[in-house]
Amino acid sequence: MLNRKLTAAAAALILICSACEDEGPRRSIDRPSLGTKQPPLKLDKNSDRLVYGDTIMLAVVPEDGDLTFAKVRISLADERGSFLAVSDDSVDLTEKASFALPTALTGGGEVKLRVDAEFNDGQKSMRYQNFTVTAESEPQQWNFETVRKYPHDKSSFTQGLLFHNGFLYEGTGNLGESRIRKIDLTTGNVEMEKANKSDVFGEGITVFRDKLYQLTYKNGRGFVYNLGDFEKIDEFTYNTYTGEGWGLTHNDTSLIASDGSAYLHFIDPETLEEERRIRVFDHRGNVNRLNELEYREGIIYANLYTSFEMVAIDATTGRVLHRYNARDVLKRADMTTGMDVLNGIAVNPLNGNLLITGKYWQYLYEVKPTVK
Ligand SMILES: [Ca+2]
Repeated sequence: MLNRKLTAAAAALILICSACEDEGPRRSIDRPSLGTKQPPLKLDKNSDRLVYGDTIMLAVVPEDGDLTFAKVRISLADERGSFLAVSDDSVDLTEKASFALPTALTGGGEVKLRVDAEFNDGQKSMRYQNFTVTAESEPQQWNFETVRKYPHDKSSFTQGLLFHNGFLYEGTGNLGESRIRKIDLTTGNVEMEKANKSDVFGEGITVFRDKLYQLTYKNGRGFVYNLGDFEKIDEFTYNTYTGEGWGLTHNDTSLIASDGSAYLHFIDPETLEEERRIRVFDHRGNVNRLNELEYREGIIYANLYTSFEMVAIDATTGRVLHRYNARDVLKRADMTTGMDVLNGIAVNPLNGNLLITGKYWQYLYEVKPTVK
């Protein structure tokens, strides 16, 4: 009975919140306590839909003409409001605070700005303002030409794939089926493997300086192993945009993790703290459902969950440069009843070709990207 009452109360709360005009991020747990009433703010903007490279012009004005600002701060409200983009220190404040925010600074896609204002009489106000920042043109559509086919273990629910020092490494998911493996690419022979505990749902893996890193789906924990013997040497926690762990790769300095959203999180491999995050976007806005990843020379390859679509992302800006449709790679004769979605991208360093596979697929394909 008590549970039912609580559920009804929660439902009422959800209804109230869904009616809020200023909705902010989905989990607005960071909303500060600002007393009973906030003086309303008016936000004047040049547009709420811009092209990447443009500048967001934002003026913050109190609706009450008698109020003047002491301080106005703009930050990037990505769930936790932890990524401050601009502060007001250099702004000459009177009854209006004006900001010019380059989209190179805010990032592309769905930009959620948080405006915090303090008035000279001590009152405070906070508002969110969303912008859509798109790429100026559509990504190029590329194709794959299949070069070679390798065996792949049909019992592997592939979540992470990479090629390192002559061997393929694969991380798999599902409870009771999660493990990491070192594999001979040509024969499919398993050279070494380590199973996760049965309560762990494995996700993306990457190898950085002789350590193998593994994310988990909803466990909120990552694991670090010695590459040589798969001995677990460390554990870490992370707090991504969705709270989940999906794909993992790395550039020269950072681990890079996806979480099923449009965000990519850059993580320090030593401290295992998040350094920053970028949003992935194209000519329409956010590109969501980023899953398995592979970094190469300034580009992050990602496959998009539940589709045969893959994208090549500029690792600095988050802009999608190319799109690929891997649908034609999978031939009818290669399909099995138990197979699941495409998931798994590695690079063959010998020739630069991509190695792609999927969950419970029986083959792994070496493909060469070609311009359509
Ligand atoms: Ca990969």
